[in-house]
Amino acid sequence: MILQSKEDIRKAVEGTVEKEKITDIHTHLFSPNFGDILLWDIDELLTYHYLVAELMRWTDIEYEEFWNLSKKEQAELVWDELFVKRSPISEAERGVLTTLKVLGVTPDTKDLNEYRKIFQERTAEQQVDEVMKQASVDNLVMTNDPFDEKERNVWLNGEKPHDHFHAALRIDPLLNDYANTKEVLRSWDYQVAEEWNDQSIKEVQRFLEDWISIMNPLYMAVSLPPAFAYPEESDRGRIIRDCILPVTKKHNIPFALMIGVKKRVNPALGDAGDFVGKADMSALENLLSENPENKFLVTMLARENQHELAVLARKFRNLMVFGCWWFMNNPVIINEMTRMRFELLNTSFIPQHSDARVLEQVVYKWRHTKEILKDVLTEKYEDVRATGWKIDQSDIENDVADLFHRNFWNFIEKDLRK
Ligand code: FIX
Ligand code: ZN
Repeated sequence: MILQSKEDIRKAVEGTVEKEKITDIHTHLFSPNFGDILLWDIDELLTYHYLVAELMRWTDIEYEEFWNLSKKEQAELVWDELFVKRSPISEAERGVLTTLKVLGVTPDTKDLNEYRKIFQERTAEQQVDEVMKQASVDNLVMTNDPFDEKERNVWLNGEKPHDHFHAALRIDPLLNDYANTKEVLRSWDYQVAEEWNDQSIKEVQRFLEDWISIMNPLYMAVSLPPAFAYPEESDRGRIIRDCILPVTKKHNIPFALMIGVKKRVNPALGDAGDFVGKADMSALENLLSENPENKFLVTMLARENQHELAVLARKFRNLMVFGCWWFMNNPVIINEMTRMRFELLNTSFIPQHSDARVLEQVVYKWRHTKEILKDVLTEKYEDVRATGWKIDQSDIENDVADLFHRNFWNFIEKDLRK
């Protein structure tokens, strides 16, 4: 149906954005059969490291004292400081309220125990089904770390993700801390040498191959510091050159780079202690130009890098830009970078991922993004319609399907979407 006005376009965009199912390509969630490493419920929501960082601005509690509190006591402190004593208007605070509302719990009381009752009545499986239904997410990709003892044992015991959950092989300790990881690999009988030689290359490749056969990952991922350089005569530079690139190419899986995180600038805050820095784009430019047959999924953490990343994607079709990562996942920046991406890349990118660490965050991260996407897409279609170009409802449906799942599944050339 040809859309005749901006109101028609808005209605068509809103309906399509609400209806189209989403593949959430980067989360820290787990299939329920992976056990208690899947985090969910209100106390986990309130102790999300984003909220811990915000809490610490209002209290002078010793960090160690906070971490020694129980999860419930931590959640009560966050609730009191950020939701009772003052208005919860930050993105992460508002996210808790949006989540409650979408899950059918109008957040109209400041009594935390009222909310706890709702979550206590549910099982993890029920909550996964409810969250994916409410968020309209029908597939999600986990972050799977073979160096995490608990998760490693789940895989070695033969657990496989349920349908709709997919693996991503995460290798930060291999690339960012090889000096210490060498010993770990040897303890797992991968006989890497002290110096980087053919044996080391063979054994690191064998390690990657083993975990690809265990996990069947959709991609291989790493987070990288602002100082990331490539090529580089360093452990990281050599492992990427001699192992990651050949193995991902052989298996036709993308190498996902999340660039710009300065880890633990305040180590006492744990996951809340990570910072951001502008990265030099030449590392990515070199990777892309030297490896045209490799595929790269990339997101960056600095606002200043977003324009360069979008322009680089115009130069290299083996680069798929994704998400508004972490400190980028705020409406003011999501709005800016999504408009810029449409203006530079049309719809050839993946607009968002939830990065959810707690199951229910999938709800708010996508709800908030969808509201922005509706505005931006309506304007973009109206700009084009105003030239006399015909916009049909089916055009919008086609474009949103690309943005919400097809760009990802086409890029990885796998049809595992359930
Ligand atoms: O490296 C990552 O996957 C980051 O997303 C996380 O380390 C980070 O803590 C996070 O959850 C940000 O949203
Ligand atoms: Zn993440």
